[in-house]
Amino acid sequence: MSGAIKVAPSMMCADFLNLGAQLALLEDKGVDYLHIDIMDGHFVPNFTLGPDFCRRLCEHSHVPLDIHLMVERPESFIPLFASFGLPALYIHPETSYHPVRCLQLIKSCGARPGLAIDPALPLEAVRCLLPYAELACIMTVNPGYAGQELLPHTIAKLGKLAEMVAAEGYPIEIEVDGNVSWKNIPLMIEAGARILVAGSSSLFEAGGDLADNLERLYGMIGRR
Ligand code: S6P
Ligand code: MG
Repeated sequence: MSGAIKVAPSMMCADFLNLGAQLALLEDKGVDYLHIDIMDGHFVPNFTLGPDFCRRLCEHSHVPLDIHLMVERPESFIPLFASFGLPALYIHPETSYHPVRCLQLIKSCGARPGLAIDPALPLEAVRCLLPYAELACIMTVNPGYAGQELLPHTIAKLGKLAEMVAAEGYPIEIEVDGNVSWKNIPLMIEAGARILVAGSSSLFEAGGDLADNLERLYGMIGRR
């Protein structure tokens, strides 16, 4: 295991009635990214955050956005979302006829191209896309909802992706998204995750205190 571990709070799990204070705390404590889930009710059966939320965050905060597009035909939306501070912008490759073109479009807009890898998508399906990506996110739950249980096969998949990336020498940051819990975090890091999307099973866990949880998380990744 090597490399610093980064933290990306999943903003759909934040307390929206207390968002300003939570954002100030996350910024003050130096989180690395703000993870924003964008859903369209088609590719995934849910709706969450949208472009206006991204715009406001981008105007208000210096923390880079980590935008996870769970939408069909993402090419239609890439220029818009790329404009929010030139974020990390992930697509699910099966949502486009031309995923390479999508990744190139993200790059040409000045943002960082990312691949989000569904639990059902074999790694072989992304092998030829990796040269066009700067980030790759292994989803450890089905996309669409917070608060789900980890799908166990995805941990081995995370490890295989890390091996694939290392073998080819690609400069790709590996993220993990879904049930990033106190119990699962060590396994995920051991398998190769370097960006943790922290949602309702750690940072924003029900009944917990955000500052205490962030301190606990930083303790687990050797950061104070
Ligand atoms: C799920 C989404 C995720 C969730 C996050 C929630 O479709 O992509 O980013 O917001 O996984 O975290 P948790 O700890 O509730 O699974
Ligand atoms: Mg996500």
